[in-house]
Amino acid sequence: MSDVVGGAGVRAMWMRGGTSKGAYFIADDLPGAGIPAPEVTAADATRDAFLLRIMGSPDPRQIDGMGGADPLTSKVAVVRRSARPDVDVEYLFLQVFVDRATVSSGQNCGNILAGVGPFAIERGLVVPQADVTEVRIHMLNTGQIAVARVDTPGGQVRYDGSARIDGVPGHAAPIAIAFEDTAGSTCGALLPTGNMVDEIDGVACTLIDNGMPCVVMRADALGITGDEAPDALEAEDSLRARLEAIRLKAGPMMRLGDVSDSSVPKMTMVSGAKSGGALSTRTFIPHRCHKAIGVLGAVSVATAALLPQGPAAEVAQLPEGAEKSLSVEHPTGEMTVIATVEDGEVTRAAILRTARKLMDGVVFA
Ligand code: NQM
Repeated sequence: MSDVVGGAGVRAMWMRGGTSKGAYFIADDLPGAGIPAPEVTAADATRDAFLLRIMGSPDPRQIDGMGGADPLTSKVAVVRRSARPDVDVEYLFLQVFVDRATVSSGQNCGNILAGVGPFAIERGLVVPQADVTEVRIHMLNTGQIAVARVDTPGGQVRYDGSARIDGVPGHAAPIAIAFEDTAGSTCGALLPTGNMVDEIDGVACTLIDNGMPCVVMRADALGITGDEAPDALEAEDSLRARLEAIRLKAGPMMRLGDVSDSSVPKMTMVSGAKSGGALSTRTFIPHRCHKAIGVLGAVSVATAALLPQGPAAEVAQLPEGAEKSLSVEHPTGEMTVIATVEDGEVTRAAILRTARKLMDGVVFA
């Protein structure tokens, strides 16, 4: 730790990406290996000590750091130029736990992803094109590619605009992000058990990974309506204990091994849509209840709804056609997932996000 404390500081940009917020770094600027070789998702003790220190973890209030005392505001993007001809930049997502001294590369984040395109252009890793710049991003946590479209009138990133996303006040420039090939991102298969439905502790679950490992269950199977506020659900100790028991059993079934210290799988309880969408969700990520839903979490839950059977399919209202716009309702609104379905399988998913540059400067450990 002592070698990361004090010193000259490290160049960082703070951004809101979708409904999350965090620090964006160029890999080479970080102490230690920002992106370790050869295993890019390996831990690096120097880097991780630095990140814990700047966020103020472990501490539920993160009072001695920049983190916002919430998993959604204690996030890091590490970015570098890619050597691959089909990719512009590589992005490693790191979750800095709030109340534990843990930095995890065990999940991806589609919200922080929304800031990666603007950040890469701002730092000169990608040359802006006229009006809109497409940034191809290799998501190192899971190995898939996302394509983000960033507004760049006059060669400058534009942050203001008229797009709005639920969970964020006001309007901003749209960033459309398309995902291809996210099935089995972490678990090796869309349905890692080979089943659309598995029963765990008497609850019917779909164990699915279309970009984010998720356990999808009916809200009524857990004794809730699915309308509750996140704080109310977090206050229910028996619900949390039941979800954690199911999660610990789901981990090995999903080829994730022992997940006691992992931020995946996410636990999503689904019910019928309340506001004209496809279905309604409440998601534990995995110990705090999300105020909205993660991007890739929403893609995975929407994909579960498109299966012929299972808890999500039972409660969902589905649109017609090969390109399906599924509004996934959550505690602060909805997230629309546009899913392309070919031969009964989701082959592409796209979502709309926004991002905002908040600070560009130097952060001290
Ligand atoms: O699912 C929260 C978020 C996320 C992850 C979480 C995410 C995603 O809202 O792609 O974005 O599930 O931990 O940022």
